[in-house]
Amino acid sequence: MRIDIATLFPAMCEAVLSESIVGRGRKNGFVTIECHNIRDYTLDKHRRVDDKAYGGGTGMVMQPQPVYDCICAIKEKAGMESSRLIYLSPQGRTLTQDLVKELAQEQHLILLCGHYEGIDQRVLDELNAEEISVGDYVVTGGELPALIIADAVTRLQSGVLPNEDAYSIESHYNGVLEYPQYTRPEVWRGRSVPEILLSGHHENIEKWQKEQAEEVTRRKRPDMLESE
Ligand code: 4H6
Repeated sequence: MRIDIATLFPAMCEAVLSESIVGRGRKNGFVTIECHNIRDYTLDKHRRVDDKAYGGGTGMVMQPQPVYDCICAIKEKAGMESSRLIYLSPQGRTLTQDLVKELAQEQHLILLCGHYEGIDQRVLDELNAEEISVGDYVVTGGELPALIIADAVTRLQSGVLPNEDAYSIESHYNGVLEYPQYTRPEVWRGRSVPEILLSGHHENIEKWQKEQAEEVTRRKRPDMLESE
């Protein structure tokens, strides 16, 4: 899969996407991710990409031309038959793991990050951008939301997770939260690892983990059980 990010802060995105599991997934060629600076496409002699909002009000709006030219350049470079253009916005459809799974099936995602008060509506209409929100709160730019999508979608690509079956284990307990995890030491500050995990009895351990997952879900997120 290929993901392109159109942003005014490519270094911020690149820094996050070079670390950890996503960074390794890119290095190993399981996903291609490129960050593009919208400012590189401005025709303004002062490299400006924003201007005052028509109708007044405080704050600036990103101009359509640099955004349009950036997205067109991405599409040409990527050379994909179909691309899904996503505009990260507080007004979008809320991201869920079901939507993440759907996006993970696409061959090409373009994530468009707005700043200031957002992007001129005309370029969003012209490019038929799909609006997605990562939750009901506001941040200063679309970058952090875009990075959430890039991360969530990348870890579902085959080869990216260290244990390939983590995905299938996850879907095995679909619709419930994870059971608690423990590692060494066996006793820490007087707290012991649950006896059963040391027993080596895999069947009982799996049964216990399943019960714990259900218990945790009942206690923390009862709404997840009701909607089944
Ligand atoms: C587009 C339009 C996404 C992008 C407006 C983006 C939260 C989410 C932004 C804005 C975002 C989300 C700029 C409006 C700052 C508020 C960038 N915030 N905003 N929930 N902010 O996915 O002012």
